[in-house]
Amino acid sequence: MRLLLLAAVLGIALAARVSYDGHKVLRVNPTDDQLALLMQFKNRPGFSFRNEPRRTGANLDIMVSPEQHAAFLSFLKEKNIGFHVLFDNIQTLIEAEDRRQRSMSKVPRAISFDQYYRYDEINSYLEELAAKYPNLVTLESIGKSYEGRDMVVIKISSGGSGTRPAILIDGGIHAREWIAPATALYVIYQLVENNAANSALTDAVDWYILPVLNPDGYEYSHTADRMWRKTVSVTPISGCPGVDGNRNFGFHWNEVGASDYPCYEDYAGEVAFSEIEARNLRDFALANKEQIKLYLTFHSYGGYLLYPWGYTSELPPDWHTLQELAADASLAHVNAGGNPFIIGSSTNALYAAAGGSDDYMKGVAGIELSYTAELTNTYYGFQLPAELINETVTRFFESVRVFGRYVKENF
Ligand code: 0X9
Ligand code: ZN
Repeated sequence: MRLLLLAAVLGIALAARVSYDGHKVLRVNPTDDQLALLMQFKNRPGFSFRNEPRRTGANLDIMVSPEQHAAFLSFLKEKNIGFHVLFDNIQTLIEAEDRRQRSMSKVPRAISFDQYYRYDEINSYLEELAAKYPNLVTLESIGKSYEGRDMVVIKISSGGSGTRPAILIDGGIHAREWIAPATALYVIYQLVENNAANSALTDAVDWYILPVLNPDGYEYSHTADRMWRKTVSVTPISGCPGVDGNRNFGFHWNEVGASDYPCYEDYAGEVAFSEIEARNLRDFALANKEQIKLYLTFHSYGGYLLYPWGYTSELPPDWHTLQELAADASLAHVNAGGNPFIIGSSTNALYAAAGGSDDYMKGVAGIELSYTAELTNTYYGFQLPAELINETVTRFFESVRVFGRYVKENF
């Protein structure tokens, strides 16, 4: 009876999931004029811009619903805009991912990087580490999410006297970017469980890592809508929940590249820091701002290492340092078998968008070294198959090593 009930509940949950059947992803490579023409489709029902290139020559990936497809193809042809179909049906990818997630063993076993973990599993792992490595690991809840989930920062510190420089890392402010929490988890795994090999990274530097900055959205992207990006809070428009967490930080808030309209993907919120998740991270960073020397926020996708500013095309005075350190991190990624990162300020290398956590950390918290890592892979986009997690995270850990070494040697 209980099983039947469970099946019924699960059935309802599964049935309620958003289907992307027939949604295609088209990759266009527009000229500046063509990009301007394409922008009219952004935020239209049936269209989702997966990225929005600023750099001339960069790709733009657009997801199109089956209803809009024919008309959009005619438009592309009429305007002579070249494209190719990256994915014919994005739902196929979602279903393959589901099958793999379901087939993974739920029997307790060592952490592995061949599956995406759910929020509770991630937190259980952190608790396990705290119990097993009490001299290295402490956990701190920095507050609860909108739906009441504890937001847990793991502090990795080998102790020592006095205040040591620290690195703050978060992932998953955008719900669907699953590789971001996975990468944060891998950094934790390497620093803690493989500390013998990585002790040079923790002997003089402390690490604060928040693997999932938007836990409600993350769970929602697992259970209801794989393409969910925002938080899940109520907005003034019923039926359009959620704020883009990375437009909600209070520094030049909502000036550019953000929307006032709650139904849009880049909705900035009614006011800066309307979102409890952004407030919790802000308060934690401000409380530790003297110690934190470098901030890394993990996103996907596209292979970018971005530094401030996202609100203006002007560069910060120390942009040379930011650029050079990112170049070293990218080189380490290449030496590990990865692609080079595209490096630049957010506005100049990607697009202008204010209210990001990276700008806030530099502009208000005074953490001079602040980066957004848009992790690869550029083909699969948000739905990086779990088989590719391992190579993605191991390669990027070599970049993280470079950031760690830099903080150790310079502070
Ligand atoms: O738009 C974003 O928030 C980030 N790209 S994503 O595709 N992951 O959504 C880029 C953020 C760069 N930083 C700022 N604009 N401040
Ligand atoms: Zn993102």
